Amino acid sequence: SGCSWGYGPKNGPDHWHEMGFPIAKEGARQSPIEIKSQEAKYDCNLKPLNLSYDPASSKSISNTGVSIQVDFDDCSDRSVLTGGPLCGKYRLRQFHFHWGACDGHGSEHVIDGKNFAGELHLVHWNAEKYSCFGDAVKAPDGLAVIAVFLKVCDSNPALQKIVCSLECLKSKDSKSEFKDFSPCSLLPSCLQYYTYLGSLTTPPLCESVIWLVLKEPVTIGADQIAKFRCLEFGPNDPMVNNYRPPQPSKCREIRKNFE
Ligand code: SG4
Ligand code: ZN
Repeated sequence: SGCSWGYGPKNGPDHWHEMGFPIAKEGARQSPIEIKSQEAKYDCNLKPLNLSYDPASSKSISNTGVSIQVDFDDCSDRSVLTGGPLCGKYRLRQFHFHWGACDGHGSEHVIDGKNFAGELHLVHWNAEKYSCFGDAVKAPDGLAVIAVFLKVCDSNPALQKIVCSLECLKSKDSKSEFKDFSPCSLLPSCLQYYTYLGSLTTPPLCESVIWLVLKEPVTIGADQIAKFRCLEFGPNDPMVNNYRPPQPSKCREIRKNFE
């Protein structure tokens, strides 16, 4: 894939800083990070997360060449996230996944040295303060991303509709209709979270994300994650290990809403 960023030995995370994204190294709030659970500070002022998602707002699923992504209609407040550390409403724009070639790695965030097989990201933007996603990406409080760890265990019925559609999405830029999907089904029963200020985990690595990393993982079946690993970045290039490793935490405060 020529000179564009990716996850290979020549264009992967170690090269992003020299590919037009100096913030990869110079940034003060890069993501992901390793979270040390005992060092995270319990903050009793953190509110519960409040998700109000309209299943009818899902639109399409696509192979973006670096991930698999489901897009939502974000022209109005149909699916919104409030609460937690957030001020105002954040609209759901898309969700996507990161995963490994084998079960021992694939997540972006790491908890007490533990990597998970994968990580789901639900990306929301601050539509009360900014007029479009593009403006929000450039603002320090523009985005709120919920991260959910994936652990290989029982098959997850909520993932099955996505897994079934992967069949037609093997190649980069392929896209299918994806209607009436509620991402609520993908969340664990417990919504306790860690929160910190960070960035996008891919170029352009903008430092605009309020991260909400859920403590409780969800499961994914071995047969299900196997189908994610059959997707391709490009011809004969399996889409695996599409994650960035932890970045320096640079004295950032990590808070949690549980003791
Ligand atoms: C994935 O590559 C998504 O598909 C991208 O969505 C996303 O970029 C990127 O990850 C970074 O997001 O939650 N991991 S992350 O920090 O949302 C953006 C796209 O639409 C800008 C390209
Ligand atoms: Zn992501």
